[in-house]
Amino acid sequence: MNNMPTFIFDLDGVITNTEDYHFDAWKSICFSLNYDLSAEKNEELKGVSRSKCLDKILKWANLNISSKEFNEILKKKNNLYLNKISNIDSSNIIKGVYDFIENAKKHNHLIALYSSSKNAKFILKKLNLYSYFDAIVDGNSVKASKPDPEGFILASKLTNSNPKNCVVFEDSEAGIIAGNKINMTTIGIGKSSKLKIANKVYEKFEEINLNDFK
Ligand code: B16
Ligand code: MG
Repeated sequence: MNNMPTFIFDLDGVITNTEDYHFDAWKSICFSLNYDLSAEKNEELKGVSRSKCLDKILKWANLNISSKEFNEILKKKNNLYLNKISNIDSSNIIKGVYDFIENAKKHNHLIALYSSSKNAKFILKKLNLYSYFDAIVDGNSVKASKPDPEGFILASKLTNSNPKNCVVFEDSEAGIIAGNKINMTTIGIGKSSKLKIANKVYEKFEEINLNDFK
């Protein structure tokens, strides 16, 4: 096993700002359901799989729908989302992320991804970052999404890393809860008060320095 910390990145909201596009897509869906999705409620959707997001929305809106309608909405949400991300490229990488990854690789750290998104590989390729990752775990690789730690456990196994030696970068409460459950070092990125449960919080990725993990 490698003794250097392994860095496990979240995708949406950490590597790239696609989280705003998820919010926009869900807002349109919610509008058609006569439910007004607030930014505060949207915090609870971050890091959560597409179908679990819809479960939550239907509960908040007090709605019951057929499984046929449920699947149609999931398809519609993903089409809206894919439409919004169709033009993303490496200019959409959040400031500081590329330099951190390059520097970490230069210093022999392993880099993994754990995103709840089923679109993660597609997005990493569009950002030109795919080849930097030693392991990629996404929404297609796990049965239970965040806050379940299944994906983080898989990322640690694929990189042959001890979970205690893994550092998780997350913008979602669900992701921080998942990392905390298995004693990974959790780094929250963003302004939400929900991130306070992380071991450390930075407002922006660009404030993070590789030396912070020596
Ligand atoms: P998709 P992350 C998560 O990605 C997003 O935070 C969350 O908003 C989204 O619902 C989920 O992926 C599923 O995404 O619909 O593309 O499969 O933050 O874990 O990288
Ligand atoms: Mg995220």
